[in-house]
Amino acid sequence: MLYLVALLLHCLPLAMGQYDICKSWVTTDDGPSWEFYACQPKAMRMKDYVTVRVDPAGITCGDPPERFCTHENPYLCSDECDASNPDLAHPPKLMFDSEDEGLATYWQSVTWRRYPEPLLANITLSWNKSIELTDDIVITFEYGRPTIMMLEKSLDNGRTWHPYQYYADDCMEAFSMPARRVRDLSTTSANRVLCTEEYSRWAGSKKEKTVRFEVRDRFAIFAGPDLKNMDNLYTRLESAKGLKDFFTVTDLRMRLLRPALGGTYVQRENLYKYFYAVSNIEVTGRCKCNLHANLCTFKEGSLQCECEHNTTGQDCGKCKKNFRSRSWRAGSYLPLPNGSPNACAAAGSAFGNCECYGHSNRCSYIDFLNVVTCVSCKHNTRGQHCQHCRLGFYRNSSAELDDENVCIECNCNQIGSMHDRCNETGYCECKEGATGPKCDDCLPNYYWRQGCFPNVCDDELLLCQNGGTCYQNQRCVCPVGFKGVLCQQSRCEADKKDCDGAPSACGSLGTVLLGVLALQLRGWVDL
Ligand SMILES: *[C@@H]1O[C@H](CO)[C@@H](O)[C@H](O)[C@H]1NC(C)=O
Ligand SMILES: *[C@@H]1O[C@H](CO)[C@@H](O)[C@H](O)[C@H]1NC(C)=O
Ligand SMILES: *[C@@H]1O[C@H](CO)[C@@H](O)[C@H](O)[C@H]1NC(C)=O
Ligand SMILES: *[C@@H]1O[C@H](CO)[C@@H](O)[C@H](O)[C@H]1NC(C)=O
Ligand SMILES: *[C@@H]1O[C@H](CO)[C@@H](O)[C@H](O)[C@H]1NC(C)=O
Ligand SMILES: [Ca+2]
Repeated sequence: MLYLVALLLHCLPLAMGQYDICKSWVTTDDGPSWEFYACQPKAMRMKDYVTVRVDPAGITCGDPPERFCTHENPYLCSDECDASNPDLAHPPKLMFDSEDEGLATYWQSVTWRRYPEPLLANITLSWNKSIELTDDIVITFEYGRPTIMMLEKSLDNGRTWHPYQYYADDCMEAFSMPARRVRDLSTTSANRVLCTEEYSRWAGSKKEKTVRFEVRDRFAIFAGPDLKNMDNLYTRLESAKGLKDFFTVTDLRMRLLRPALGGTYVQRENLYKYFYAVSNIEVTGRCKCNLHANLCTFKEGSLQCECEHNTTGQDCGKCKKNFRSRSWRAGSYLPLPNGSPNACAAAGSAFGNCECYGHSNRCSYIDFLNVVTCVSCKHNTRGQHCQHCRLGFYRNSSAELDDENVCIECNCNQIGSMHDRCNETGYCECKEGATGPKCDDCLPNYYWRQGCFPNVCDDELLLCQNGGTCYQNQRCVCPVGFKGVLCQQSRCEADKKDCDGAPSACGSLGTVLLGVLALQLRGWVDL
C-alpha cells in the first residue's frame, strides 16, 4: 500500500492530465462544434523503443571467453564471461530488459588488460524520433560506477552531438571544470551543462549503483520541490529560449572513459577487476509532437505521433495537404490551462477566401479593388495568393505550390544575359553570341571575354596565315614580318619603308631589341 502511494506521488505531477486531450465536442450558442486544445502524449518508458549500439567493436566481453573478478573479491577471479554461452553472456540488450527481483542482468565490457591504454566504451541509444525527457535518466552500474564518464545528446538523429553532462570523481582533473550540483542551479542556468562528482565516487559497488541525469531537479527549479507548480514550468518552457530543446533528444550517448577503481589507484597486477557493467538504462519521456497529438504509437520500428489539428509528419511538424493556408506553428502551453492548438487551417477557411499556400500569415482587404490579398509573401513568392514567383525566380516543377522551395533563383549570368529574369524552365534571355540556360556559355564561333565576342580566328574558317597562331580565338600572333588580323599581310609589302635600307630591320626580333638597347644606353628611350 505504502509502495502504491509512493508510486502515485511519484507519477502524479507529470501525469496530471494537463494537455492530454486535443479536442472536445462542445455546445455553444451557435450549436455544437469541436473545440481544440494543445495536447501531448503521455510519458513512457523509452527504453522499450530504443536501438542500441556499443562501440568499439569487440568491447563486449566473452569473445574469446575471459575471467573477471570484483573489487569486493579481488583474488577470486573465477567469474566468467562467455558470449557463446547464454548463461554467461552479457550482450547489450540486457541493459533494456526488465529486471527480475534481485537478479540483475547486464551488459559487460572486456577487462582492462591493455592498461595503461584507456578502457573506453560508447553506448549509443537511438530512437529515430524526437523525445522530450520528463524524468531523470537513470543508468545502473553493477560492480561499481565509472570514475569518469560523459553523457552526450543529439537532436538530429546522430548527425551532430553535444555534451549533456560530465561525470568524474574529480571534475577539475578529468575535464578542467569545477564540480557543480544541479540543485544549485537557478532559473537562468537550468539548462547549463555541468560536471558533477555526485555519481562517480567509490561507495562500495552494491551501495550506490546509479548515475543520473537530473531532469526532475531541473524542473523543480520552476515547478517547486514536489513539481506542484507545473503551470510555472510550462510557462517557462514556452518563454525561455532553448529550454524546451534542452530536454529534447533523438539520441543519447554514454561515453565511458575510466572504470571504477575500488576507491584506490589502479593495481596493475590484477586488471581483471576493472571493467564496465550496466544492468539498466531508464529513460522516461514523451514523443515530441509539437503539442499537436496526444498519442504516439510504435509502427514499423519507429515511434510516430498520431497527429491532430490537421498536422502531419513524424513530429506533427507540418500542415496536412490542403490545410496550408497559414504557416505551420507548434501548439503552445499558453494561455493556461488549455494552451493554444495553433491548428492548421483548410484553404478557404482562414480569411474570406484567401489561400496563401503557407507563404504568408496575413491577408489584407484592398478596399478599392474589393479583393483580399496575401501580405508579405515569403519564400520568394508574390501574387494575391503568393502563387507566383518573384521576378528573378522561377517555379520549381518538382515542388508543390505550398513548398518552401517552390521558387528557384534564375541566377542569370549578369554579363551574358539581357536581364535577371528567366522563363518557366529557368532559361535566361541571352545577349548576342551567348547561350546556355544561364547565358554563361558562348555559341560556336564566339569566345568569352566579359561577354561573348565573335571569333577573330579559329582552326577552321578563320585560319591565321603565314604561320601565325590563333590565341584564344581573339587574335592571331603573327611571325615577325607579317601583320593583319589573320597575319595575311607581309610588313615589307605593306610598308615599303620598313624594307628600305637594312633588310635586317624587319628581319629578326633580336636586332630590334639590340637597337632599343643601344638607344636606351644613350638615354634616348625610357623603358
Ligand atoms: C565515442 O564517440 C565519440 C564521439 O562522440 C568518438 O569521438 C569516440 O571515438 C568514440 N569512442 C569509441 C571508443 O568508440
Ligand atoms: C526513421 O523514421 C522514419 C519516419 O518514421 C522512417 O521513414 C525511417 O525509415 C526510420 N529510419 C530508421 C533507420 O528506422
Ligand atoms: C481538420 O480538418 C477536418 C476536415 O478534414 C475538420 O473537420 C477539422 O475540424 C479540422 N481540424 C482542425 C483543428 O482545424
Ligand atoms: C525543388 O523542390 C524540391 C522539393 O521540395 C526540393 O527537394 C528541391 O531541392 C528543389 N529544387 C531546387 C533547385 O531548389
Ligand atoms: C524556356 O526557354 C528555353 C530556351 O529558349 C526553351 O527551350 C524552353 O522551351 C522555354 N520554356 C518555356 C516553358 O517556355
Ligand atoms: Ca538488465
